[in-house]
Amino acid sequence: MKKKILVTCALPYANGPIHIGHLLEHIQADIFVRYQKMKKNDVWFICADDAHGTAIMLKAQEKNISEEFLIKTVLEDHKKDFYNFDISHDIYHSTHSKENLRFVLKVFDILKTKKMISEKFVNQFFDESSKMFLPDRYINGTCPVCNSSSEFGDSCTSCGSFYSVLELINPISVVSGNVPILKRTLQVFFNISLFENKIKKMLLSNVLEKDVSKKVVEWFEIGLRDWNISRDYPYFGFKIPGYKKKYFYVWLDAPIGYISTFKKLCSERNINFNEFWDENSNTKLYHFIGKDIIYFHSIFWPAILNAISFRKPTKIYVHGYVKINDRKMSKSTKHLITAKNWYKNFDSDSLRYYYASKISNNIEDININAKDFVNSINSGLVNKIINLATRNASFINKYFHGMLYKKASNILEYRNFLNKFNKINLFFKNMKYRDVISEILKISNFANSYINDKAPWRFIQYKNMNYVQDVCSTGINFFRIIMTYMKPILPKLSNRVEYFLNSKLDFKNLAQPLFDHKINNVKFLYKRVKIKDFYKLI
Ligand code: NOT
Ligand code: ZN
Repeated sequence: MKKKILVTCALPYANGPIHIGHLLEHIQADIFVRYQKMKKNDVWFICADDAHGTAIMLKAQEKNISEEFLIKTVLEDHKKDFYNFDISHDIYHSTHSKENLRFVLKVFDILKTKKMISEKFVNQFFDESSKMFLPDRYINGTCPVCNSSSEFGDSCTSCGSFYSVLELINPISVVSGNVPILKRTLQVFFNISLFENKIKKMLLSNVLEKDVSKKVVEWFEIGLRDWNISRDYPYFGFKIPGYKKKYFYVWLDAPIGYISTFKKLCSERNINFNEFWDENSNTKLYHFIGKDIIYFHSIFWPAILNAISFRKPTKIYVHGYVKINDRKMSKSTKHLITAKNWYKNFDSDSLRYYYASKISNNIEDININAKDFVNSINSGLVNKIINLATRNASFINKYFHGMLYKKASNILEYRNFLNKFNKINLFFKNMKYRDVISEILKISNFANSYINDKAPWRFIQYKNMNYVQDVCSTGINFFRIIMTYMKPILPKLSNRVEYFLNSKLDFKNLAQPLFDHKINNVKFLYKRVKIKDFYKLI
């Protein structure tokens, strides 16, 4: 039966360009989506820009433009970058939208009616010169645990501790460089603790992979604290009705962006919204996120869904960080590669292939470097996979005008070869792309050895042309199967291959090999990459 699947990626902040860290997640999800589509399931893939919060307000100030203008231009820019990497979002919207406002107000209304909201006075750091309350990330200071200086307000990069910003030693405002004061302010809280048991139960039902749920269990042991969902003026976001100069915290309206973005898609494409979000929905909901935002997705988000009686996620797939030369990417130290920079120097499939060769269903970080990348593309993709096509096609084009052999003479061999791919389906389903690639490379080695053993080139001198054509056609058919399985990973190359084979790469076409069939002469399928180009990236 056809499955109905909704896939989301975390919503990128609208304050900077897409980089290859974002792309890891979107490529991981996109391969999943493309694979599911090839398996003829109904899949919707949605994303949006996360357009609210202090960071966006400050970015607009820095550029001397309005927040609206900033998020509008960034949105266009993000869409372009994702398009260039063939990320097949069905919609890419924004949390600063009328759909999102509507849902946020609705959620807040329900929370109030159900008495899940309370008010409390709290002390928060306030920057007197900038006249604003400071989010934890905009306060630096000395770690109360290890004494390392210039650490974030809420966590330490040296020892990894999390703490309350009030415990930070010698706090300094990142915005002005001044010492902030503590100021009393009324805040609105969502009483998360009401949901403790429900969320626990949900998380025990396989929504998270083991290594992630271990972390979450630790949080439960500490106990859930009620969640402050309000922020004071100045802030860029949606205003909270009934309050003066208070806004919804960006992390409240960001996840609601999943719902509202899908709602917009439903109205554009005539999809049944309730079928996907009803409490008892039979459809699947998959979230792809990074390990830095597990708390939001495993605690806050399920609490919201529970409160409004919506369905819960089927799975939350969590990935690790991207490291370049063993160092974590970081905006502040500019140790980062933007999507544009990659695209200027390499094609998008190279990053898709390289990431696929490293992605598995765990939260391990993914390290990339020049040598490893060049080796992966040139010795793997080009030497093993592409070479299988070019060596055989050269004979087919030169001696047989591009015609494959008149019959499928060794159908048994073909079937045996096809059977080698069975376990790859499981790897795709479990997001173990690393195993997909290594298995495909093994199979490609087998295919190349098969051709080596048959050595068709030796028979040209004896004019045993049927043999030459038959063996080379088998080689091309092997390549066709390999590329059908690589199609979710390599959309651009797949397009060229489809033209080359003069046939669509589709699982259902694989039952029969191509024979008595004209292929096209193509000059190049894939270019080798050069190490010096990688050094231009960073
Ligand atoms: N903009 C956030 C980030 O860390 C992700 C928001 C994801 C949306 O880049 N929501 N939820 N839950
Ligand atoms: Zn520390």
